Amino acid sequence: MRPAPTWWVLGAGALGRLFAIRLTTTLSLHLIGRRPDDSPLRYHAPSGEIHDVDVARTTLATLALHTHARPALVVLATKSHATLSAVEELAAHIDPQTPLLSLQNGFSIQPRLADIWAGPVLCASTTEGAYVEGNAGVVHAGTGTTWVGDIENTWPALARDCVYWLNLAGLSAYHDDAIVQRLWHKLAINAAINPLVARYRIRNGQLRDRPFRRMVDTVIDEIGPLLEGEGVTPPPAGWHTLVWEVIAAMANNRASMLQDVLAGRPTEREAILRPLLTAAERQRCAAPTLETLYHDTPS
Ligand code: KPL
Repeated sequence: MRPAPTWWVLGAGALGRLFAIRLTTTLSLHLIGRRPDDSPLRYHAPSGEIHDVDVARTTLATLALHTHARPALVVLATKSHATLSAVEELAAHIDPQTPLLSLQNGFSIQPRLADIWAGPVLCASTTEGAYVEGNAGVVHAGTGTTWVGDIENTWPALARDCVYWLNLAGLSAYHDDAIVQRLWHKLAINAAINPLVARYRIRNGQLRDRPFRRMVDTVIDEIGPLLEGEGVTPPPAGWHTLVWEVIAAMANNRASMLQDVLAGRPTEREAILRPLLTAAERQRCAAPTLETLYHDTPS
């Protein structure tokens, strides 16, 4: 087995907690959040079992006081809109060449990170479904797949190494040398699910009921041609199957945007819907459903 590296996970939301709980079993892991908290993380497994897991936790504000080993990689699990400022704060504490792994939704932060960060920036597209429960809990509502690569495909060996550690930690992960396509596919999934479940305050699986089913299909009908107009290859089984398969697999999940709305936090409206509206403007296409979703979703 390879010697276990030190990784940091930045952001103690649902995905940050989930990745930290899994990774702490196989490598030296620190979870960096905003609020100080030393209690174990409570993991609600998809099977219904509950485990308390000790995870080393630190805050961004107190990082300077700690003498942790510097990380070999930092997983960015912050919200898309909070990522650049968090990385700026983090930069003072790590080697500027440290690889970053971006878990963010949408497709706007990833190219910006690649522009500003001196080291490698890997991007992940994950369909793991999780929501936070209380101050230290996370419900793993549906197991998914995580794809890892980088925009220019410059770091395949690093991406494969990262995939090795994710798999060892029990997350199903693969290297993808066309990660940009995969990020656009994930954006289609998020745009079809997140604004609707946030607006109607429902779990993903309820989208299969009337009248939501039709609404989802209408959104997908608008997104597919727009993305293809941007040069994105459609998923092998088509846009509708891509989205409906995730809805079925993550039926019990409270999507991230619903969690944000319920908690009164800013949403990822810009990261998820703005790239599609920009594509519509560029292609001079009407996108009335996406426009309505954008206006109905709090920022
Ligand atoms: O990515 C997600 C999210 O909640 O943001 C999905 C895949 C829609 C799972 O709920």
